[in-house]
Amino acid sequence: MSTTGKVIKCRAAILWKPNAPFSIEEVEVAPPKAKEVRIKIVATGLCGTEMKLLGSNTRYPIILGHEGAGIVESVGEGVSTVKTGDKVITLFLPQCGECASCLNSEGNYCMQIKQSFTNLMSDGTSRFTCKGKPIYHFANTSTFSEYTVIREISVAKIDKVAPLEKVCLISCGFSTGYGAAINTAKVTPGSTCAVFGLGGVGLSVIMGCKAAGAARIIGVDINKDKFEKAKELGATECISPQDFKKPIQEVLVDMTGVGVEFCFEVIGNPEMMAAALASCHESHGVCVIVGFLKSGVQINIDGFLFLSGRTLKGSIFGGWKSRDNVTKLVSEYMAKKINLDPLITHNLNLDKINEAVELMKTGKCIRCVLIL
Ligand code: COD
Ligand code: ZN
Repeated sequence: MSTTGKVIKCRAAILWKPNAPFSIEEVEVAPPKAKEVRIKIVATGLCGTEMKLLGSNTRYPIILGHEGAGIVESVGEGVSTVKTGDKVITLFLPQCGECASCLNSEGNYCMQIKQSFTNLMSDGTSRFTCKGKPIYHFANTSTFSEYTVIREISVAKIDKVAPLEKVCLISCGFSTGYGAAINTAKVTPGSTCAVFGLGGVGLSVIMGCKAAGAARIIGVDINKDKFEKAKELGATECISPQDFKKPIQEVLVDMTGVGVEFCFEVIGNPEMMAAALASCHESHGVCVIVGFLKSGVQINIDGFLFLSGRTLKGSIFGGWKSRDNVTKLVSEYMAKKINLDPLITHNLNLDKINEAVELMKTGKCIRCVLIL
C-alpha cells in the first residue's frame, strides 16, 4: 500500500535535552510539502559534529544526523530532479544553483544553508511529531530517523546499485576531508603535508593528500590508536604532541627544516588552529581550517606570521558544490577510484545509537554506520 501523501509512523532517535542519551521513539513524519522530498533512510554515519552538539548549541527536542543515504519514498509538488525509488544522499550543504556562492566558480557555501539554522522547514514548521510535540529538524537532514523530510536542493541522486551503508560517508566525513586537500588546499605532487586530528574527517584529508601526490604526510593526534589506520591510508609518519616538550609547530618545523607546505586542522581547537598556521612554510605554506569553532571563539594568531606570505583558509564540505559532486564521488567509489571502507570501523542498528556515541567518545571508532 502506498504511503504517498500519508503520515508515516516510524522509529527515530530523539535528543530531548542537552547531554541526555538519545531516546528511540515512535515519531510521525508528515508528507513532503512543495519542493520537499521524503526519504527512507537506510544508513547514516555518526559524525564528530554530532558529538559536539550533544551538549548544547542547538534546539531541543531534535532529531540529529546528517551523514545519510536512503531511498526516496515520495516527493512534494514541484520536485523534478528525484522521484520515488531513487537512491539518494542527504546534503547538509544544499546547492540551490541560484545564490552568489552557487554561481561563483570557487564558492560552495550555498546561501540556502541558512534556512536550516532555523531547525524548521522553509514554511517555519516541522514535519516530525512525537507524543504530540513538534520535533526540531537538524541541518535539513535529520537522518537519525527511519523517514525524514528534506528540501530537494539538499538531495543528490546517486547510482542505483551503490551500497548505501558505505556511500553514506560521502554525505559528510569523507567529502569534507578529501575535498579540503584536493579543492581547498590544492595539494601539489611531491609536497609535504601535516594533518592535525585523525578522526574520520582527518583520515579523509590524508587520502586526499595522497591522491594529490604528496610525498610526505605527517599525522598529528593525541590518540596514538589512530596512527595505524592513518599510515594504512597514506600517512608517512605520525606524532603525538604529548610526546614533545616543544610546541607541535616547532616539532614540525624541525622535522621538515622549513615547515610543511600544507597543514590541516581537523579537530576544532583554537590553539591547534594557531599551531597549524605556524607549522606552515613561511612563504608559500597553506593552512586549511576544517574544524568547527562556535561563533565568538577567537583564535590567537601572531600577525607576524602573515608577513612572509602564508595563507589561512576555511573549508566547508571540502569545497565541493554538493549536488554536482556527490553524485560523481559515488561514481568514483563504484569505479574503485576512492575507498571509504577503511573509515567504517563499526556498524550498529539505530537502536544502539548510544553505544555508537560511547565508541566515538572513547576514541575507539572512526566511523560507526548506523543501519535503520
Ligand atoms: N591535538 C591533537 N589531536 C586531537 C586533539 C589535540 N588537542 N584533540 C582531539 N584530537 C583528535 C582526537 O583524538 C580525534 O582523533 C580527532 O582529533 C577528531 O576526530 P573525531 O573522530 O572526533 O571527529 P571527525 O573526524 O568525525 O570530525 C572532526 C571535525 C573537526 C570535522 C568536526 O569535529 C567538526 O568540527 N565539524 C564541523 C566542521 C565541518 O566541516 N563540518 C561539516 C559537517 S560535519
Ligand atoms: Zn559531519
